[in-house]
Amino acid sequence: MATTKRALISVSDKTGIIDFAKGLQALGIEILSTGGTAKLFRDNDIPVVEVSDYTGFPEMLDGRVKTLHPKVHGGILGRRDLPEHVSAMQAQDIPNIDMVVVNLYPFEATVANPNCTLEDAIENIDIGGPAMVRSAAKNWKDVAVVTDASQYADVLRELQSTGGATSQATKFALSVAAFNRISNYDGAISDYLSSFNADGSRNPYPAQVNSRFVKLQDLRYGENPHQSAAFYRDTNPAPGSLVTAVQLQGKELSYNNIADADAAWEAVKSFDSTACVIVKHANPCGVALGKDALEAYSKAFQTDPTSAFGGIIAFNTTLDKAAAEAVSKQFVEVLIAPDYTAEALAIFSAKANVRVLKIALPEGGNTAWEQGRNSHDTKRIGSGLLIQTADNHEISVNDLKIVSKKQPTPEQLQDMLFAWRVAKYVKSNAIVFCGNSMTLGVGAGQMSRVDSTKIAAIKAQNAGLTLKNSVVASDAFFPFRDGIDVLAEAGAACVIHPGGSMRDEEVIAAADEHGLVMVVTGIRHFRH
Ligand code: 93A
Repeated sequence: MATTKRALISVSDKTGIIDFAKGLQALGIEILSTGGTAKLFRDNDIPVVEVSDYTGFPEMLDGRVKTLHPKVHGGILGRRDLPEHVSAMQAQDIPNIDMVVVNLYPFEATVANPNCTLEDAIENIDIGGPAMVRSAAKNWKDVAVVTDASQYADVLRELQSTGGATSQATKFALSVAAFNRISNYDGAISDYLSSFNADGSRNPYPAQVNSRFVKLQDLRYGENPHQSAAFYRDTNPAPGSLVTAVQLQGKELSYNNIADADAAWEAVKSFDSTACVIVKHANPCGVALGKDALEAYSKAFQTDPTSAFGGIIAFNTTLDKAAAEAVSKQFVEVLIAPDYTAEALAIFSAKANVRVLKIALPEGGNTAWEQGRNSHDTKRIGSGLLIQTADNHEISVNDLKIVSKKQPTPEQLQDMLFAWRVAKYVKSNAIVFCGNSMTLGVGAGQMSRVDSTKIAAIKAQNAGLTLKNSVVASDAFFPFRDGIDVLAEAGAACVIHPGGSMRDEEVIAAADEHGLVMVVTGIRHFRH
């Protein structure tokens, strides 16, 4: 392994760079640096050669041209194993540069500031830095490229243990990381600039979408055992999203666990008061509010104990001993909560297979991201991608329009809002019977709304729950009166739905005929 003789260091983020440079210096490595970095080294008594002295060419154009010089790029790019390259470099007096330590102008942080102007953004597009990173990453067999402060410790340790060399494996890994960094950087520039129209207005759907995700873990298999899979997160995940979870115990998460855990967590964290959501195959099979975690769980479990078997259970409150004891009596795949008491964790430690996830609830803010939600949803289709703003619509009592002759009680209004919120997280066609802030029967994913209604009623019956005086939410309008007839027969007293069907009059008349309260939202919550 060749030893490192010369390193070029040019960093905007100067975190940890002094210690790293001192480490290089101790190994006898010569350091070349650009203006600001060189000054920092001189101030800390670290010997350094300014790139402008090295090339004999001054930094110019407000620093836009600092390192874009053949003596820099030749020194990085020249192949040490090709005699033609070696002699050409000697002829032009270009020494080898064996290590490049560069992090880039902070473009992402600059545009994350809401007051950023287009000019600020443009000035923070780094040209010379990525050029050196690319040169070094391309010539990885001979040049080590360090692009992030998190890499300093490992690189220095290896240099120290080998007397100044880096292995091929390390240099290859550094090269891949460098190209990933450049790709993210260019992607951020492309995303930002293409989010503007020519007149300066914003364009939420740019001509191209760059997806940038980092791997969290490989998965044993995908949705089915013959499919392979891995789990990725956004480069900048929203606080309180599933990808920020810490797994406290249990078997490795599976692909389906993750998909269902996301469904459960997204639903439960949308409630302001103590709630429990039990999910099976991406649909809630029990949702309830309670005075504490135990009550919320007990009510949610009652909705459909058969389906809850092997379910994913999420809470939006600390899981305490009483709730943990109750939950531990059922077969649970994944448990999610913002926190656990020590006693609750002790109960699950005896059940080694249960996957226990801890996710901090988002602290809130003005943007969807700060509130822990995606601003957009994506859906992969054959060779394409559908993108839409996420269904972040919130409703309050004042938005409801009572269209029936019969008026709701305040309790019925609250239950209808609860049912409406649950329906948003149920696959269409969604029919959700509720009462006393708990689900009584959930009909999900049917092609016909009448079938969803029938299924929801059957499930309530199977669970021994009565639908008498229940409220029911439907994610979309009733196209005909038949759905109303079915739910009235099942015992419902109130219906909440978007309204807006061609036959609304017929549907409202059916509600009046059955003596039902009917409330419309004007908003639809399809979920496919
Ligand atoms: O303005 S640049 O695109 N032109 C260059 O030639 C150049 N060379 C290095 N930016 C350039 N850099 C960047 O300067 C590096 O990527 C690094 O982020 C920064 C370090 O500048 P200083 O050492 O003066 O603080």
